[in-house]
Amino acid sequence: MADVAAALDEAGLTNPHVREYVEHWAGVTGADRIEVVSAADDARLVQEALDAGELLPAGEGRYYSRSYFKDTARAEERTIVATSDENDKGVYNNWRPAAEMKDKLVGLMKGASAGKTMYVIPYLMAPQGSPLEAFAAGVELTDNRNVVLQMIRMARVGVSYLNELADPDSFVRAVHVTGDLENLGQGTPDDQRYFVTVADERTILHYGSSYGGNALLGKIAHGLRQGSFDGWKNGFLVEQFMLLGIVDKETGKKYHICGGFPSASGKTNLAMTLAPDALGDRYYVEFYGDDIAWLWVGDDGKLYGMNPENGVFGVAKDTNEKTNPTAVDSIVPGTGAIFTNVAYNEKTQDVWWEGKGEKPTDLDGWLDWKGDVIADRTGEEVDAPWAHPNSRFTTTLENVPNVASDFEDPKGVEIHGVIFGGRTRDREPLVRAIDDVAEGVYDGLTLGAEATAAADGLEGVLRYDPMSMRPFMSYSEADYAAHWLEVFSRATTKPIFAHVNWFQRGDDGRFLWPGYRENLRPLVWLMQYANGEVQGERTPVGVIPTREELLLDGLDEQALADLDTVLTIDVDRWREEIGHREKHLSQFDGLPEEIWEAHRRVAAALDDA
Ligand code: OXD
Ligand code: MN
Repeated sequence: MADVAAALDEAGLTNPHVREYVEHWAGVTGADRIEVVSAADDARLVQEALDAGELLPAGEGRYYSRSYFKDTARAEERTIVATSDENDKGVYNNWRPAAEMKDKLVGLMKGASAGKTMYVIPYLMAPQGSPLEAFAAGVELTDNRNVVLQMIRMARVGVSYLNELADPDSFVRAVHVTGDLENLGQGTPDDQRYFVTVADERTILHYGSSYGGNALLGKIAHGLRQGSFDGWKNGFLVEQFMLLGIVDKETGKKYHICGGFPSASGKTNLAMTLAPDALGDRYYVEFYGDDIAWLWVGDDGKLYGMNPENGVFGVAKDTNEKTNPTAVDSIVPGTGAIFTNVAYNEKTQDVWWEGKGEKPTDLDGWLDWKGDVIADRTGEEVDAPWAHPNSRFTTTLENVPNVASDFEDPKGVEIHGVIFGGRTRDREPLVRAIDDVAEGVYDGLTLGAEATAAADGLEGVLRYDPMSMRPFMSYSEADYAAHWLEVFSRATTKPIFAHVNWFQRGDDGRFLWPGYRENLRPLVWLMQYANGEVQGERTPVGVIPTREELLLDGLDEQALADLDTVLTIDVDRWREEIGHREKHLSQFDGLPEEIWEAHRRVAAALDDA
C-alpha cells in the first residue's frame, strides 16, 4: 500500500479535504504509489513517458502517442449523469440514481490500479481569482501518466490552487481508472466501461478508457457536465462554446463573441481564425477558447465569459494553413504539443493526418495511427486513412499566436454576441441576427447539423443538438431552457444572438460561401447591427444583412456571385423545418412557455410571409 500521507506531505498538499479524498481513493483503487503533480513536473514526466515508450519524439519538443485502438473517442452511450433526484432526468443526460452508480463504479475500481502509480492532479478550470473559482477547482486522480501530461496542457495544474481555496471543501472529486483496455468489451453488449458524473455530489468516476473526454476529467466531465449542473444551481451558464474577440483598430473597440456548433461544424477553425487579408488593416481577431465557455452576469448587469481551459485539444483532421493557420503555428517544434493517433514516421519523427497537406509519397518509415507499417498495406487497406478521424493535437493557449492579451484576466470579458451554427446545406442563410432573448434561446435549442450518414437520420432533417450540448447535458432540457432565460433576465446589457451557416451548397454541390477567414465578415456585420450602425433586412426568422452592408473588399468573384443566395430565406424550407422543430421540442416536458411562444411567433411569421 502506498504511503499516502508521506506523498502529500512531500508535495506540500495541506488542504485537509483533499488529503482525505486522496486517502480514500488510494484505498479503493489499491495503487502502489502516490505522486502529486504540478505543471512544473512536465519535463520530468515527459522524459519518463519517453523512456517508457508511452510517448515518442515528434521532432524537437513535440511528442506522439497512440491510444488503444478500441479507445479513440468519447463513448456517449457509456456516459451517465447520476444524482439522487429523478427530476434531474432529461432526454439526453442518461440519468441514473447516484447510489446505484457509485456502487457500480466502486466495484469496478476496487484494486484496479494495483501495481500502478496514482497521480494526484490538483487543477483549476479558470484563471485564478475568477468569480467562478469556487466551481473551478478539482483534483483528478489517475493511474495514467499520459493523462497527466494532457491535463497539464489543458488545465492549470498545481498544489497551490487547492491549498489556497476560499472554501477548502469546494473542489470536484474526479477519479479516473484506466482499467484493462484489452478486456473491456468496448462497443459490445458486455461493455465494462462507465463514465459517470455524480453531479449533486460533485464527484466524477470514469472507468475504462485513457482517451480524451473519457479521461481528461477537467475538460468535459468537469468543465462541461459538472460545470453546467453547478451553473444551474448557482446562476451561471456553462456551454460547449468557442470564444473570440474582434478588435476594431480604427475605433479601438473590442467585441467578444461566443457560440456553439455541433461537431464537424468548424468551431475550432472559427475560434482560431484570423481576419481576411483585405480587412486586416482594420480588424484583428483574438483567440480565447475553442471548446468551452463559462458565462455569468456581472454586478454591472453585463454578460461576462471566460474559457476555463488552459489548452486546445483539437481535432487534427483537415487542420492546415488554410483551414486553421493559427492552430498550425501553435503546434510547431518547441511547443510541447502532443499528437495522438495521427500517422507517425519512426525514421524522421514527422507526423501526418488527412487534410494536413500533401500525402507523403515516400512511404519509408510511415506508420498509421495503429502503428502498422503503411508500406506493407495490401488490398483495400491501401486506401484506408493514415490517421484516426478523431486524432488530436494538444497544445496550450499560450502557444496560439493570436491568443488575446487578456486571456488570463480573471474578470473575464464582456460578451457582445452569442451565435449558433450548424452545417446546413440549404435554408440557413449566412447570418441572421435575433434581437429577442426567448427567440435566441429557442434558436439554440433547435440547433442541429445535417445527418451525415443514413444511419444518423433522414435527409433534410437535422440531428438536433441543443446549444451543441447534447452529449454534455447534465439536467433536464426544460430546466436548462428556463435557466438560460433566468440568467439573461438578469443581464441589463444583453448580447445579441445570431445563427450562422458557412455550409450552404449550390445545385452542383459546391459551397456557396468560402468560409474560414471570410467568416469574419458576417461577424463584423453582426456587431455593427447590434450597435445600430446597419439595419439589415427583417425576415420571419431574424434580420439578415443587405448585400451593401457586408464588407466585401477582397471577397472572391465566385463568392460575390453566390452572395444573394446565401442572403435569402427559403420560406418553404423554413415552414417544413418548423414541423421538425415542434416534434423535437415536444420531447422536453415542461419547456418554458416563452420558448413555445417564440416558436409560435416564428411559425406565424413564416405563415404570413
Ligand atoms: C469533444 C471535445 O469531445 O471537445 O467535444 O473533445
Ligand atoms: Mn468539444
